[in-house]
Amino acid sequence: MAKGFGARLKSLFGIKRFDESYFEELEELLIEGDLGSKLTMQISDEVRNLVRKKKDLTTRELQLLVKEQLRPMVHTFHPVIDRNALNVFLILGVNGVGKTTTIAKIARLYKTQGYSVTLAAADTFRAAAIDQLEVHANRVGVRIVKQESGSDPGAVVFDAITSAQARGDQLLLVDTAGRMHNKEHLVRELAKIDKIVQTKGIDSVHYKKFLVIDSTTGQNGLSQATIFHQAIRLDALILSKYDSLAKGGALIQIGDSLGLPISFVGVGEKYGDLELFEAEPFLDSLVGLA
Ligand SMILES: Nc1nc2c(ncn2[C@@H]2O[C@H](COP(=O)(O)OP(=O)(O)OP(=O)(O)O)[C@@H](O)[C@H]2O)c(=O)[nH]1
Ligand SMILES: [Mg+2]
Repeated sequence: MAKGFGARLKSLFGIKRFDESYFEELEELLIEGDLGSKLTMQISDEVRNLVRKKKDLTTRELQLLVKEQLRPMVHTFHPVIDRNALNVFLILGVNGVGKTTTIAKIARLYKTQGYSVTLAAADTFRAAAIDQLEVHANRVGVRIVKQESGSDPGAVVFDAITSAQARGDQLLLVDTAGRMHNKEHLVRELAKIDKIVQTKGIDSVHYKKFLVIDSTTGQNGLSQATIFHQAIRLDALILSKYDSLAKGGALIQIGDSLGLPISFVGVGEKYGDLELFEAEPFLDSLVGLA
């Protein structure tokens, strides 16, 4: 929603006719922006209060007001890699959100910074998934640990950690399946992978679980994220496809409801199209200030 929502908010704030229909329109816009009913009413009430006190509010003042309401809900996590140990990033998410592409981008980012990176092809559920990851590994120039399609993802992770530790690698990025026969199966498989990472002695400082969320996902993003969070205790979110018509509001809600910070933002299909998440520019673009 970034541009569309922000632009609409800005143009609504340009109208200085603070009657009932104005607030109805504001609430409708906030709901459409996936901010949820609670936050929508909170923002609408704040605007009402402000309008009562100050009749000649500028558009910018109104945008800043919405931004201030949203700021406490947005948190940032920039992962730090310990050069002297193996760090494991588990990349999770429903099918098609951009997990594999994001792994390639993260691999390139850290490889460029001089870290030795290995990929683990633990999406063994979908036949083409391993080949896809391998194509990326070759292009980016990092090692891949894989087994046959259909093999146990836990075994792939076990092997990958063993070999990465033996080689003295610093970062292992684990690609996982987004779809399984059913939800219970998915949850069980993820819990198994999680247990194997811990059994291999990777502590919570060196082990981070990221959920990739497609920025164009609306309200059902929250239920997706809740399932993964309950199954495996996530550490942070990664927003993919933020270059598309993004639904920033839903992401704010997901992060806030689950208490999860945001780490990276994917802004395109190329390997370089990954940014560290920053709250200020994100909020500015959301409310149309940038
Ligand atoms: N525009 C844009 N497209 C992206 C971005 N990230 C991923 N994609 C595209 O989204 C599609 C799916 O990406 P994948 O990385 O294969 O997604 P996945 O989650 O691994 O999918 P499965 O393995 O099927 O579960 C591909 O066409 C990617 O190029 C992004 O930040 N911006
Ligand atoms: Mg994939």
